[in-house]
Order: sequence, then C-alpha cells, then structure tokens
Amino acid sequence: MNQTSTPTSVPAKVDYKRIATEEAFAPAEMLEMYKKILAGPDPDPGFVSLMGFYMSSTAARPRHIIEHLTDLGEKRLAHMDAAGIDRQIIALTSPGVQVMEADTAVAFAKVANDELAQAVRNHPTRFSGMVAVAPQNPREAAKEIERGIQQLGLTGVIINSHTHGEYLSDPKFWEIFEAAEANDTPIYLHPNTPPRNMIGPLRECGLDGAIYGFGVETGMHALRIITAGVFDRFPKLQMILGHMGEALPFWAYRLDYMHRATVLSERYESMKPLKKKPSDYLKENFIITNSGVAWEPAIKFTQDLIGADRVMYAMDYPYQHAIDEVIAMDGLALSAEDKKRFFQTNAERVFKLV
Ligand code: 1DF
Ligand code: MN
Repeated sequence: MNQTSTPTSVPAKVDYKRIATEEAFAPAEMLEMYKKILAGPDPDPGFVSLMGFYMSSTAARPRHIIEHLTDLGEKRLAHMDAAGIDRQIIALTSPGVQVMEADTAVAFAKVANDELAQAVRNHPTRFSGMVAVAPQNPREAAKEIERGIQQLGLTGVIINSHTHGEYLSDPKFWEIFEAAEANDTPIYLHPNTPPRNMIGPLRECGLDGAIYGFGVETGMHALRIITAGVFDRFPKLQMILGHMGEALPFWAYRLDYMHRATVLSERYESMKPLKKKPSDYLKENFIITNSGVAWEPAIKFTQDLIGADRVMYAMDYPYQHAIDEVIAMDGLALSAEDKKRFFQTNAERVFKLV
C-alpha cells in the first residue's frame, strides 16, 4: 500500500478535472496550541491518541503528514501535480478549534480562516477553502460563516464532528444550521475521535481513529442530526459526509424500518416523528465523498442509493496521500458523464466553483 508520496505510476491525462474535496491543513501556530493542550491537565483521550501521536511519532507516515499539513504552497502544489489533482477543497484538520476552550476557539477560527483565504487568493485556480467555526459559541460560529462566505471567499463550512462531547443535534447549536442555510453553503461533517465517554472500548484495541472510531462517531452524529429533525426545520440545508457517508448508506434499510417502528411504539421521548424517512434525508440533504475509500463497489452502491450527482471524489491529503488510488478511481466503471460528475461537476456545483 502506498502510504507516502512515492508514485508507483503517474495518472493519465483525462478530460475531466480532478477536484479533491476533503483535504486538510494545519497552521503551524495551531500545532503549537495543540502542544500546550496536550501538556495541560487531563487532555481529551481521543485528542491524545490522535494528535498526540501524530505530533510525537518518528515513523514515516506521521512525519509525512505533519510536514505537509502546514504547507499551503509549493510542496502541496507539487504533490497535487504529481497526483493529477487540479484543485483541492481545503479544510482545517480535525479536531481544528473544537478541542480548544471557547474564547480561544472563536478567535483562532478567524486566524485559520484568514490564513486559508490568503492561500486561496494566492492560488485561486488550485485551492478552495472551507470556513472553520467554533461550535462552542454558536452565535460567533454563525457570524464566522457569514464572514467566511461573504467576505473571505471561502466555500462550505467544516465541522469536525463533536465538540467536547456535544452534538449538533442539540437545538442550542441550530443557529449554525440557520447560517449555513441562509448563506447557501454546505456543512462538511468531518470525523473526530470519539469523545471521552465513548472512546474506551475503541481505544483499548486501537480502533478509535480513522480505521473505525471516526466512522462510528461521525455516522452517529449525522444520524442524531437527522433524527433530531434538523432537516425538517432547515429543509434546504446540505451536509457533506466523507468516507462513503460513514457507512450510513449501507444502514439505510434498517434505519428506515427501525426508526418507524420506534416512533410508532413511542419508545423514546427523544425520537419524535419526522416528515420523511431517514434515507430520504440521506438522498435530499447529503452529499457523500469517497475520502479514504477508493473502492468501486461502495461508490456504486452509494450512487445507486443517493444519485450519481451526490457522490464526490476526495483524497484526504495528506492523510491518505496515495497516487495509485487516483489511478484506480480514473478506472471506475462509470459512464464518461458520471465519471465527470464524480471528479468534477458535483464539486463545482456544491462548492459553487463556476
Ligand atoms: C486521519 C484520517 C486523520 C483522516 C485525519 O485528521 C483525517 C488518520 C486528523 O488517518 O489519522 O481527516 N481522515 O479523514 O480519514
Ligand atoms: Mn479527513
């Protein structure tokens, strides 16, 4: 498996643009702040497991990742050229500001967004960027969405799943959804490690990170947003999920059956009737990327469920920096039209690139 940048071969020239939609960056200043949080009292165990590891390991993959997370210039562009990536949609890496204390998070989100916006201005044909927000302060998050979209020229909002163990299904956060809907911009719900009260059994066997814990936590988060009625309240809101929808497409039948059964039997105060089936929201309010999953059966299954106009390409640079996967995705058995949708035109529509 190609886990670093060493190309095994070179992607062919193709008649579509390759737009990679879940690509990460980290300001060097944020990594310094992370060091302090890690050295402080009782840091979040998921944060220790994830960033504590990447920032201290001397193994090749973590060193490659840390070196390239902070670059928004020539190194990144050279890697994009070598992998045939025309444009990256860049977001503040997980957990972004969400691991910080509220006031610091609000202030640093602005710094990170200014830095990303500057990189996009420097390389307008190669980079686009998403707005990072601090859900710790929903009012400020809503204002930052407006500033990021209307003034900084960013596109989309990145939220790295839970914030100190809290989920966006709680109405206290819904100002954020209101702002995204009002600014007609999608929210990318990106993984985080599971929170303190969930991580135990995953951490003890090494399954808390991107291998599985990310997907369990983020899939559950998306489901909580659906079952809380967020899309009945904000019907135009669009959310993006990576990693083939964190497996939710595969769950769709069971979710629909059991949601209906649970609601009808009035089992939980917290599970109220919805206007539509859970899978209907997946089809109408979600866009799914194949970040981390360069695998044709999963991509085709998801296209069958939610439509080929809702499934987009992502690489997850620098975490899954794998040129052989670009070549594999060029070889997907799709019509020329659907291939172009997957790599290019869906992203252009969703992020308003043209
Ligand atoms: C990892 C994977 C880390 C993804 C990430 O951000 C990330 C990893 C800290 O492999 O530890 O975004 N990913 O999306 O798959
Ligand atoms: Mn990612």
